[in-house]
Amino acid sequence: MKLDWNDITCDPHIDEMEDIGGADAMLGRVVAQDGPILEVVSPRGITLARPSGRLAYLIGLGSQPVPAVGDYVALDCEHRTTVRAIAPRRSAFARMEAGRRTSAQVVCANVDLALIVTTAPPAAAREASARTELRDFSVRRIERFVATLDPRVHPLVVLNKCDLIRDAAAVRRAIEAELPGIDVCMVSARTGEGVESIHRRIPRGATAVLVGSSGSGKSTLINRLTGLAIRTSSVREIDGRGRHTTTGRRVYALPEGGLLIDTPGIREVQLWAEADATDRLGAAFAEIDEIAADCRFSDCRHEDEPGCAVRAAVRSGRITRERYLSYLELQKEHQVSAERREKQDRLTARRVARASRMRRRSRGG
Ligand SMILES: Nc1nc2c(ncn2[C@@H]2O[C@H](COP(=O)(O)OP(=O)(O)O)[C@@H](O)[C@H]2O)c(=O)[nH]1
Ligand SMILES: [Mg+2]
Ligand SMILES: [Zn+2]
Repeated sequence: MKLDWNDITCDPHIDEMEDIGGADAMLGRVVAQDGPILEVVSPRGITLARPSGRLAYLIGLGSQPVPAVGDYVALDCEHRTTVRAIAPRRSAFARMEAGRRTSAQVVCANVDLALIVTTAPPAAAREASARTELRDFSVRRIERFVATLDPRVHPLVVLNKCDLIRDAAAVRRAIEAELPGIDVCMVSARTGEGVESIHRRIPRGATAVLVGSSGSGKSTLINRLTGLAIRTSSVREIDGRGRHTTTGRRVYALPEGGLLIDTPGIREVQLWAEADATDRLGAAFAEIDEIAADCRFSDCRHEDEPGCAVRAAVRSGRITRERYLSYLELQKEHQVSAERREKQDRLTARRVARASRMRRRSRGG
């Protein structure tokens, strides 16, 4: 499916974007990115663009975000190769920047749904030889992923390669019991079984991002969902170079009208906890969140506070010890991440203030 402006305008949030960039600007959406070059679709088609000098300056200061796939932008009407402004985001999908501990890189923006692609569990393999194909599966990793997602992005766990397991219904019941309140789809990208349930979750106007480890079957799934023929691992091996053939992030249009963003090379464990992360922690651990309502203190951290209903539930076996420990670990990470974010915000504010002082001085004021 070739992407055009009609695929973008069915986004129910688009009305909020109208005024960015002033009267002589044209609204567009970033649909692909490779380094600093952005591919933007607008009412006049697809163009390559980069930030204007002024926007680049503001990005450098940290007072404007680095543009990402999924961003709504204002294009200069005359020079459609120039991005003037970036619209406020309704959600962001971010991860820690490699090698830097105090900042996050937004991988894509304005997404509604995250498809967390992993394999079905190896213990359910139909044949022992299929176990290595299924080794990606880990309940703790899914838990961690969901708990570090922007609360405005709905998680959907996609268990792929279900053609290799027996008794899918039993596997689903076991996983739903281990991850209460989490949406799970069981599919086979290879045979197409169950893929319809993903289509239903990405209706016209919605934007989904696809993430997961290499080898979990993301490319095969994108091909299945879009009807395209992008490269999968086996092809990559055949081409003999042994490296990723796709590096850039890209938006694909689905036949039913939804949009799907591919993020090659993103590992889910590096995610950056976004604002309101405590809500997200509650969503990832629904049963703990529910029981926590009975703790004596409303801000109970379920560590050593008296009258903690969560610890009582762990003792009585209502909450498993694994889930409890995993909760505590993620709670701690959220706290560290929130501190980092605050530090970053303070540094940015200071930089912006310094820059505006210098501008005033250079104007002789
Ligand atoms: N049996 C089975 N194999 C699959 C399925 N989906 C993908 N694969 C295989 O898993 C390998 C990795 O798939 P690929 O789509 O390249 O994974 P990616 O690295 O996540 O993009 C390839 O050999 C695929 O043929 C599936 O549903 N069932
Ligand atoms: Mg791939
Ligand atoms: Zn408690």
